[in-house]
Amino acid sequence: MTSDAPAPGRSLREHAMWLPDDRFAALRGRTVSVLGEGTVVDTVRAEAARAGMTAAASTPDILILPAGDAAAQGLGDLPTADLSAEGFVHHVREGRVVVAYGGPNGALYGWFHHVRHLALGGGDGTTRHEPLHELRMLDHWDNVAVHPHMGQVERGYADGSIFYQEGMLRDDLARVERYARLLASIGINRVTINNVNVGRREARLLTDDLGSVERLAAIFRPWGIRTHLSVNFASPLTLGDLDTSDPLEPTVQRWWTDAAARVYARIPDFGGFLVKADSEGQPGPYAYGRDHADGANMLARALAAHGGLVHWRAFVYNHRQDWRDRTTDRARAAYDTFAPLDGRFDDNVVLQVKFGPLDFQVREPVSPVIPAMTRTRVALELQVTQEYTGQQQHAVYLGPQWSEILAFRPTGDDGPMLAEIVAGGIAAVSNVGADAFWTGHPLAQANLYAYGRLAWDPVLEPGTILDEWIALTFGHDETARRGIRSILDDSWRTYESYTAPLGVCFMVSPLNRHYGPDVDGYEYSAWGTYHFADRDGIGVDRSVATGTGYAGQYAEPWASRYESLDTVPDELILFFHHVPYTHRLHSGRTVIQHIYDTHFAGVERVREMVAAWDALEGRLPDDVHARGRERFAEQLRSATEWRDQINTYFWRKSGIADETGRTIF
Ligand code: GCV
Repeated sequence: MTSDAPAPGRSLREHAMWLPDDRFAALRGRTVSVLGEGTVVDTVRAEAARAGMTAAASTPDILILPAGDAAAQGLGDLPTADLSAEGFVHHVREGRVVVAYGGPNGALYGWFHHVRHLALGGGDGTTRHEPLHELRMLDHWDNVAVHPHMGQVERGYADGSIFYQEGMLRDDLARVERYARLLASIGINRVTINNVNVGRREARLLTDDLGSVERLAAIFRPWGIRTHLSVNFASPLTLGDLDTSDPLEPTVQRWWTDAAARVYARIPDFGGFLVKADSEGQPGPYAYGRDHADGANMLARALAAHGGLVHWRAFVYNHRQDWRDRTTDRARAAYDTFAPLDGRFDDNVVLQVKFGPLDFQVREPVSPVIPAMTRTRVALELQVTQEYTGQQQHAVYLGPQWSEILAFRPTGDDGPMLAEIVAGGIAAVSNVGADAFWTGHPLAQANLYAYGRLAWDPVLEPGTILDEWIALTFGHDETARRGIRSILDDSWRTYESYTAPLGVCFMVSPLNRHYGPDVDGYEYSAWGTYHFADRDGIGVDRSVATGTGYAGQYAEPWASRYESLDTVPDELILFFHHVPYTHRLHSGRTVIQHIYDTHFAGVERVREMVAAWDALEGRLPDDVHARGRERFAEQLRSATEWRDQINTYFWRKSGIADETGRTIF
C-alpha cells in the first residue's frame, strides 16, 4: 500500500468517504487567492484554509476568480465565453492553477475538481466544465418520527437518519455539514430532507416545525445546495382548520400561498415542494374529482412568486388490484395518467418520473412517460438506495445501469439521449444514513459518488467514475484499484444474473421488505402480478397485438422492437412477452437454460468477488475490510439462496432438466 492510502488498522468512527484529509495534502503550504463574494465563495476560502493553504494576493499557486475578471488578470485566453452559473474553467500550467468560475457554485465545483485532478495525478491542461442539468437533486426518504413499519429511513440500509432522531431534528448537525460538503464535491445542488410518504409528524415541518427546515437549509446553503420539502397534499385539512384540500377551492389555495410565504420569509432560497399524490395511500386531488395538473399547479402557484418548484411524482398506480383481473397492468399506469395532461402543467412544475414503469427493478425498460411529455418539464428519478438491488448487503455498482438509462435514445439512433430530454434534471433517492460508513456496505459509497458525477455529466464512463472514486477514497494503490474494479465493474449484471431473469420483475420477498427471493411473493397480491409462470411458460404479455398494450406506449422504433419476439432484446423478453420455456433467445439458448446458466454463473461470480475482496486485506483500512467481509459473506449466502430457489422453482414448474445436469433441488 502506498503512503497516501489510509493506514491499515486505523479505526474510523466516521468514514470520510471520498474526501479524506490525505487527498488535500498536496495543497498544504501552497498559496491561494480566491476572488469574488458571497457565502459559497467564502466556503471555498474556508476549504483552502482547511487544506493548509495560505492566502496570497499576488502570483498565488492557485487563483480562483470570476470568469468575468479573467481578462483583467491577463487570462483572456481561457475559454470562459458564456460560462453558465455553475460552470468553471480549470487551467494548470507548470504547477500554477487557475479556476475561472461562472457563478459561486462554479467556484466550489472548480475547487473540488482540482482536488480530483490531484488525486488522479493530472498534469497541465485547460478544460471547461458545465453541468448538463441545472437541477441535480438528492431525495431523502427520512422520517422524523420512526415509522412503525418503515423505520426512521424508509428503504434505508445504513442505520438511522443523519437528520432526525426519536421524533425530532438532531441537536448536533455537524455530520450534516460534512454530508453537505461531500454532496457539493460531486455537484449535487438540491436536497429534499424528508420522505415522500409524509406522515402527520413530518407534515408539521411545513408549519410549526419550520425551524428544523430552516436549520438544515442554513447548513446546506454555504455548499450551494437548496433545500426542498416533501409535503402532504391533505395538509390544509389535516394541519389547517379547513374541511377540504380541494385544489380548486380558494381557501385551500390561500392556505398553501400563506404556508409558502411563511417558508420563504425564513428560507429565502427554499427550493420547493416534492409531492407523492394519489399513490400508495398518499392523499391527492382525486379525492375531489380533480386531476394531477390541478393539484400540481395549485402548489406551483403558491411557490411561483418566490421562485420555488413543485416536483410532482408520476409514480401513480393502483396498489389495490385484484390479481384475477388480467386487464390491469401496473406498467401502463403512469403513462395512462400523465400523457393526457401534457401541456397543462405550469412552468415551475417538474414531473418526476422513475426510470422504469414499475419500481427501480434491476432491469426494466426506460419509462415511456419521459419522452411522451414533450410540453412538460420532466425529471428522471433514480434510486441510489439499493431497495431492489441487494439493500447494501450486496456489492452492486449501479453506474452502468444509470449510464445505460441515460444513454437510451427513445426515438431511435438518430434521436436525442434520454439525458438530453429530461429538462427537469435528475433526482435520486439517497443511500446515506447514520452508519459509520454512511452507506452500510462501504462499496455502496461508489453509487452515491457515481450518481453525482452522472447527474453532472451523463456521458461519463462508469469505469472512469469508479477510478476517480477509488483514487479519492483509497489513494493510489494499483492492486487495490484493480481488485475493487474487478469486484464492482460487472456487479450490476452479476446481481441481475442470480436474481429475477430476463426482465421479469418483483420476485422479491414482500414479507422480508423486498430482500431475498420469493418467486410468487407478489403473484397473487394487490400490488400487481409480475410473471404469470405456469407449466409451459413465463412472462407478461405487454404486446399490443395480444397483451396489455404497454409496448404501444413507446415511440418508434421501440414500440415495434418491443412488440415483436424477433426484435425484443433478450434481457427484456419476459417484461414484454409470455413465452414457452423452450423459446430460443437471440443468444441461442432456451429461456429455461438461460435461467439455469445465469443463476449458476452468478453465484460463481460472487465467489470470485469474495476472493477478490479477501485478497485486499491489508491494502484497505481494517474496518473497511472487515465490514466488507461481513457483507460479502451475506451476499454469497443470499445469491446461493436466489440461485437455488429460482432454479428449483422453474425446474419443478417446467419439468425440463438442466442440460448439464447440475444440482437443482
Ligand atoms: C417512499 C416503492 C417503495 C416505497 C416508496 C415508493 C415511492 O414502492 O417500496 O417504500 O415509498 O416506492 O417511490 O414512493
